[in-house]
Amino acid sequence: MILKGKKGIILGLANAHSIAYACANSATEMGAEILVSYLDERFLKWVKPLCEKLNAKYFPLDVSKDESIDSFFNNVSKIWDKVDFIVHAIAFAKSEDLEGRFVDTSRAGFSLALDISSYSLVAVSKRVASLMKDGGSIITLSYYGAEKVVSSYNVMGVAKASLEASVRYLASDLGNQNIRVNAISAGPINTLSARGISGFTKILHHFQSKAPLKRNVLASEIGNTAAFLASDLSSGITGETIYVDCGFNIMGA
Ligand code: 1JT
Repeated sequence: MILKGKKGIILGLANAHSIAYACANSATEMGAEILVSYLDERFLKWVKPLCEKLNAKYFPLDVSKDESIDSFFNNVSKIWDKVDFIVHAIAFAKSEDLEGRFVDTSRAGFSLALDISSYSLVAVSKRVASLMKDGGSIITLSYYGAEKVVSSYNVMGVAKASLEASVRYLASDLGNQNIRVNAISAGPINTLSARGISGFTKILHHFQSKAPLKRNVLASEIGNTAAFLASDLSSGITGETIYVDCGFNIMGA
C-alpha cells in the first residue's frame, strides 16, 4: 500500500486496454484515491464502468484547449484540497504521419503531434503544481522512438524527444517545490492508439525476439512502475526516463 492516503490524477483513459487504465488500477491497488480524465462523451461508454469499478471520479479534458485544461483543474480543486501525483498518458498524431517517410510530415501534422503529445505536459504541469501542496510526482509516457529511429514512428519520435527534454526542464523548475517529474519509456503495448497503426503486430513480434526477457511488456508493468514513481519509494528520482521494456533498449546487434 505504497500510495495509501495519496490523491492522484490519471490523464488519458479511453478503455480497458489504455496504459492510463493500468496506471489507475495499480494506483488504486496501492491505496491511492484516483481521479481520471477522458477526452469526450464518446469514451464515457467505456470510462464510466471502469471508473465505477475503481471508485474513481472522472472529468472530461481536451489538452488542445487551454479553457478545457483550466476547467478540468477547476473541477479538481472543487473536490480535492491537494494533489500528490499525476500520470500524463496522452499522445496524438495523424495516422498519415505514422507511415511512410518522416520527411513528408506537414507543418500542421508536426504542430498537432507536438502540441498534444508534448506541450500538453507543460500546460498540465503548471496547473497541477499549484495543487501539489506537499510536493508531488508528475509522470509521463514515452517510447524508444524518441532516441533512435523506429520506422513509421516518425513525428511521434520527435514529439517524444521533445517530451523527454520537457521532463528534464520541468524537473529543474519544480524541484524546489519537491515536485518530481519523470517519464516511463514503455515497450510497445497493444492499445487502441497502437492498433490503428499498420504493421504494429510486426513491431510486437520483432520486439519479443530482440528483448532479453523474450516477451512483450504488460500494461500492468507500466502501471506498477508509475505507482513506484508516484510513491515516496522513488523520492530521489527526478528528470529521468525509466525504461520498462523487457530490456529491449540495451541490445545492440
Ligand atoms: C501514438 C500512437 C503514440 C501510437 C503509439 C504512440 N506511442 C507509442 N505508440 C505505439 C507505437 C506506434 C508506432 C510504432 C511503434 C509503437 C498512435 C496514435 C498517436 C499517438 O512504430 C514502430 C507507429
